[in-house]
Amino acid sequence: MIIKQMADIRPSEITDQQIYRERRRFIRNASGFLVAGMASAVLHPRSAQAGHGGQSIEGVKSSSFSTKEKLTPYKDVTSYNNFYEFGTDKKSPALQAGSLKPRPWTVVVEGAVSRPGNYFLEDILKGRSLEERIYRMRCVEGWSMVIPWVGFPLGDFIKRLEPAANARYVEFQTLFDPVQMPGQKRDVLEWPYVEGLRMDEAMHPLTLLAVGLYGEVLPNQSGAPLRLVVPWKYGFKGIKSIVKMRFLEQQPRGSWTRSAPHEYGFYANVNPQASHPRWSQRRERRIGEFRKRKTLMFNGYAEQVAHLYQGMDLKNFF
Ligand SMILES: Nc1nc2c(c(=O)[nH]1)N[C@H]1C(S)=C(S)[C@@H](COP(=O)(O)O)O[C@H]1N2
Ligand SMILES: [Mo]
Repeated sequence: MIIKQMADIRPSEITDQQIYRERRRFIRNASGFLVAGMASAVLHPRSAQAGHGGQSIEGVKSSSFSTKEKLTPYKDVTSYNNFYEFGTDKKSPALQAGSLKPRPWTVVVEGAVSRPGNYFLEDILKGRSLEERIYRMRCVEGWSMVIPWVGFPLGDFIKRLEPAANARYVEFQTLFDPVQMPGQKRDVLEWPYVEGLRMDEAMHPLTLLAVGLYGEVLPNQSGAPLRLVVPWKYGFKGIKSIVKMRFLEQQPRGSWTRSAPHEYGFYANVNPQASHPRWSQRRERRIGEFRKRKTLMFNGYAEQVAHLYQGMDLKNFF
């Protein structure tokens, strides 16, 4: 059994993950000295390490929310992407996202908050400690990955904005700039890409704003410089390259819900019992594996999030 599993792992994967584990150990030791209060989003040019090429992030704390499952190799995480702003093919974001300029970057905050305004990425990150969260991710198309994100809870940022009592939802928008994002020259979706969360979902400690993966700054195809990660929901909720957050009383409509309301609902909770109209959601193919796995309710995060949906019919509110 164990031998068979080992044989399934390609040598390239072993190398990739061993390098990563080694380096994480170093960062964890080092982070013992980087006590709270120190600006942790210190970006360093990468030392020569094959395969990656981003900038490493120092002072990242590990998290008890992380799964211990085998990581999806960096190469797969960053070359099999959905990012329609760079084409609809899974391979094209990695090839085309070089035209995106993730620095300088500003996030506009509007709506029902005491502190609306333009927030520079540096200000959003200043004094914030970053965590590594290894999460299972599930795309509505049936594939899944295990990704070590680097980020911070979205709720920590929202608290700083002082939302008003009537802020019941948060809407997020991706950059609209067809020069940087050439896929926006075609109307495969309504641009800019829009997604939304209910306020309690946004404040949930599992919900992250990610700035990195595998200990490095996000590569463009993964949603640089700032993207949402909501591990109990289908991947399309995880909006990339965020430039705007609006706090609303009414439920916002995301790009996928607009394009096909019967296929993509607002909640998009991973639910193996609720089929997508054109396919079942009972199983998934973990990238790199051959045999399909059973998909778990809330992508395996039921214990943490099921209470948010008590009394709701999740086939109706899909
Ligand atoms: N702006 C934007 N965000 C997006 C998308 C997109 O096309 N544009 N695709 C979504 C979908 S369908 C998925 S599955 C995830 C994929 O994230 P990954 O490429 O980092 O795995 O990004 C989501 N966020
Ligand atoms: Mo997706």
